[in-house]
Amino acid sequence: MTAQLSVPQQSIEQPSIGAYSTPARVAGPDEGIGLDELQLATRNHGLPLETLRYDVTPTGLHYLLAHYDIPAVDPTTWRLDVCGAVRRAGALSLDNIRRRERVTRRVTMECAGNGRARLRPRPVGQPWLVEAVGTAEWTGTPLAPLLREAGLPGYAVEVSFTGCDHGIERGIEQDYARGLPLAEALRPDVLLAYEMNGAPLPPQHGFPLRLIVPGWYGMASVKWLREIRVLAEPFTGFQNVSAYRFKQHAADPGTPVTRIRPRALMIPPGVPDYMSRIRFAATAAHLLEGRAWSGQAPVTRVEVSTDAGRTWADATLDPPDAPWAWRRWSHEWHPAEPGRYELVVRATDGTGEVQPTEQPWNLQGKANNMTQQITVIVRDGIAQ
Ligand SMILES: Nc1nc2c(c(=O)[nH]1)N[C@H]1C(S)=C(S)[C@@H](COP(=O)(O)O)O[C@H]1N2
Ligand SMILES: [Mo]
Repeated sequence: MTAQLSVPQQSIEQPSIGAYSTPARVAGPDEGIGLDELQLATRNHGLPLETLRYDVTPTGLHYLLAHYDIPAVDPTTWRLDVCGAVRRAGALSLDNIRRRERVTRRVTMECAGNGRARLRPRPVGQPWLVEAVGTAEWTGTPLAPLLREAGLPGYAVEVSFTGCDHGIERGIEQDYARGLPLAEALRPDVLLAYEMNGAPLPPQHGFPLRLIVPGWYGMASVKWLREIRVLAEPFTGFQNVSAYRFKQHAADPGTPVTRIRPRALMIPPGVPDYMSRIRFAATAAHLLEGRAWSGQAPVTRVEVSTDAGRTWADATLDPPDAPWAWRRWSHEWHPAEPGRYELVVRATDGTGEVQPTEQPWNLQGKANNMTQQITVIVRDGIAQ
């Protein structure tokens, strides 16, 4: 012990960050999910699909994603810095923010990595299947008036948002930070939220304050927010220029991931087999139901197939209950005979975009909105 402590500092080789950092890669043809991916998956959980039954996802069931650790934040000393290309830079306390205009918005959020684990070849990363989604009621104050009060010069183009969380990603040490075009940041529905479902933000969802950018994939909604910086140039941080891009190969600069593509999900009918989660259902009438959403334009149509996409029937859409929240759909299904059925559901949004039944592959596995497929074994005598 003593001998170790007496070793002079300069004689110890400085370990490199890069040597410990896992590069982005695509899994081999027969390579399963690794322990590294399992480690991420146990921290960052998805929405149990049966809880699509709730209009608003109960807080503990909302999907979760944090790149690094959940930071410890003392709300009494915490401040939000508003800085950069503004006329009046300043720092706001949580009380300052709570005294501002208070609004509540119901917003469906989805991770851009949703669907990644179903891609072939499979990009290695947080292995979402289809369940990285949730809808919450976010309460806070609109961002735009706060930016305007700070004084925006005509040359401002973007705003960066920085969290209190810190880590290393692909060899680059960083605070989690994202840039957002100024026009998006000024949208009236963009919020600085301090409550989720009527209670203070829980630690995992960004306590004490987070950004909510309705319609965008989740990476834009920066948690544990500590700094808002107005920029005269586009933001060059890692999460914008390297991560969250549609790339086909490593040298491809790619295009940015922005709005949520259309997707519908179904509550798996019947009952599951414990390990395979294949469904068993009775030869009886079933009300198939679920939710559909898009961040590009409201959902206009949901179709259901019970024969692996050979034929489709229109589902019934409930009236929308909030501009940025998912929409409930339902469809009566009465399998006439016992057998194996492949259920598929697909959404169309107001831009005319139809959810694909083929995977939109990219190197980082972003925004794979390929349709969900559920195998149901129908037989007599399964308890309903
Ligand atoms: N500071 C910070 N904000 C963040 C993240 C993060 O790792 N750090 N993850 C982002 C990603 S990728 C997603 S999908 C959403 C997830 O929000 P949720 O955990 O509240 O569902 O938060 C975003 N905001
Ligand atoms: Mo995400």
